[in-house]
Amino acid sequence: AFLENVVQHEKFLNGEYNTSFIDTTPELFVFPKRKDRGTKMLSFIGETTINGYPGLERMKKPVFDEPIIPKVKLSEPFPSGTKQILEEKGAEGLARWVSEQKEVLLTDTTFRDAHQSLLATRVRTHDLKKIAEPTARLLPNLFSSEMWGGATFDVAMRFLHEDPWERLLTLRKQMPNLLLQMLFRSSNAVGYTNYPDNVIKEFVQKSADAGIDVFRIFDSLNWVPGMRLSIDAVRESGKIAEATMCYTGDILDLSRTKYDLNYYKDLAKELEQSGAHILGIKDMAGLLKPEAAYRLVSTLKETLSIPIHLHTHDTSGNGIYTYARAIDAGVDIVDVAVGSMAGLTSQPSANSLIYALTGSERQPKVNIDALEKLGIFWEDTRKFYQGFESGMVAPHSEVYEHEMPGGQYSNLQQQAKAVGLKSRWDEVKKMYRTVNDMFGDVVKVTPSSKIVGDMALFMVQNNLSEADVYEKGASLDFPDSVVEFFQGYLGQPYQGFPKELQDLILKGKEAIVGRPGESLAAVDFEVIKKELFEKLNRQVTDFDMLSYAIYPKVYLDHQRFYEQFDDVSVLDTPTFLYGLRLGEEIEVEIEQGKTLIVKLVSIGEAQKDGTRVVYFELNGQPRELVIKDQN
Ligand code: 3PY
Ligand code: ZN
Repeated sequence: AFLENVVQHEKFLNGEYNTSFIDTTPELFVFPKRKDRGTKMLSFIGETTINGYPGLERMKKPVFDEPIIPKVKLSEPFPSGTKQILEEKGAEGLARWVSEQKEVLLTDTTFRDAHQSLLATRVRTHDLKKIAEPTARLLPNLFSSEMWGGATFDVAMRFLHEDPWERLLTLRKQMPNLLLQMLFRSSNAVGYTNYPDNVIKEFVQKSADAGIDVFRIFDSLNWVPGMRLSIDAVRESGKIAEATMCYTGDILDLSRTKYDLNYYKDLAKELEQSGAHILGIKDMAGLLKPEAAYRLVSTLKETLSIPIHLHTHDTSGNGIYTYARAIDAGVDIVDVAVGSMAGLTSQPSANSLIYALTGSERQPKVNIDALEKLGIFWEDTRKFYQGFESGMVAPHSEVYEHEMPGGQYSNLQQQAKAVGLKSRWDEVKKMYRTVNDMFGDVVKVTPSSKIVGDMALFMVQNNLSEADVYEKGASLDFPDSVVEFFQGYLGQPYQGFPKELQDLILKGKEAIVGRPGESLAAVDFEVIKKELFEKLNRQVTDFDMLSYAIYPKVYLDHQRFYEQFDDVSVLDTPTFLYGLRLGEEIEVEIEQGKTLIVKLVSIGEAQKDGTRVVYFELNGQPRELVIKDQN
């Protein structure tokens, strides 16, 4: 702006300045053409209209109904909820309050795990923020809303082109009465690899500052040394540390002795002693059978003095039965999703559970009519994302065989599709279990589940059987993630690595046995802030800095996308995913009070070089863009 002022000044124009430097440095006067927001937005819409959205089959934009948002009185104060209890009593006080409740409490996972598990994590903030406030007003008796963490962090940047921190800050404002909960992968934070200790601590503190109240902390190998730092960091932030054990195997199967009732009992005790305010049981694949739930929860209630929070996935169709037995045994909180986002690989339905507990003194005090209304919104919103559905339409009891986490199912399926294995999905699932057994029966949850998935894809893609791996292992180039896992960079699996396979995979590379975070050099936050400032040429927040520290490439790609297309999070989801139909006109509020009216007028024939001219109207003015047709 300064330069523009100078060159437009009358003294400059009258030649009264000494401008000889113009002749020596002409490059100073080449002004880059600034693309305005409207043009950037049109480029994105044009791209999507012509070339589709990555991962979705190209098709004409379907006609969707506008989801109906339940009516709530926005002017009234919010009904008070668990957030106020935390503020009043602190984390320990809140945990005691939970233990005192007669009814079972509910966590609503609709905003995180439900869509991570059903729709490959693709639900956008644009849709969440339509329903966040109605949810908080209509369901003030929830224990919490799980709305952040897990895979939502990287998917937001990678595929949705939005800032995960913005999501958290936005929902925090809209849900001031509820505890907001995140899923935190201990030393892997919200990533797939171990990070230095100071990154973990800083991430916890900034997430707490931005609005997270409950941290569900787990380690993908149930390795407690990998969790302690996170538990301590959460406790220091004054928030709730829900230290969590991942349930795998089957305690009812006496032939599988590795993960038996005693294993879980000892683990739970260790987590309580490590500072957990609440113990989480994370049944990420939905393997906890009803009778196992009863025995496990009964044993833990006798062993622990902190409340117990149970999480399952309904893949097998047995979820409500499992919860019913856990509730009989005294579980304090269970995870559910709004009816139309529940079931199958997602959580059991809140609605169904409430009806199932009719006549029980433990029936939750959550308004069923409100849930039904929220369900109508979600039923229509889910349709926007139909291309990310896994295709599973009925309960899959085979989950007891492959043991794949619900949150991984649709994501691994996308991964398989991307490497051309769509038609061999059944083989991939079988191989997943084979790999589990080859790895010595491991806990499979992000990121250990991803390693098992990578190895399964690798074996199917290369037509390798288990025997082939042992025979040809010396000459096989295993996926990097598998090599790093066997080096100990995700921590240590219970009872160690299978030695023969480890040797084949490592081929002499060194393995560590200590905590990886300890040996990783601390990140110098000032240095990376400066580095980012230089790359982005703008002010860098602590949130930017953390996103970059955890996902350097994804974060920079996200920024580049932003420079090219501006903020596409303002687009409605059908347009974001499918572009526009010929003749369609939409309004886009790019900021409060500033709306663009975009109309797709026509699309020109493909030229020899593969480009097409796309004709728009932007606020009534004709605009043309040249877009390369990639088809
Ligand atoms: C995640 O870590 O994203 C999970 O949901 C694991 O179940
Ligand atoms: Zn889950």
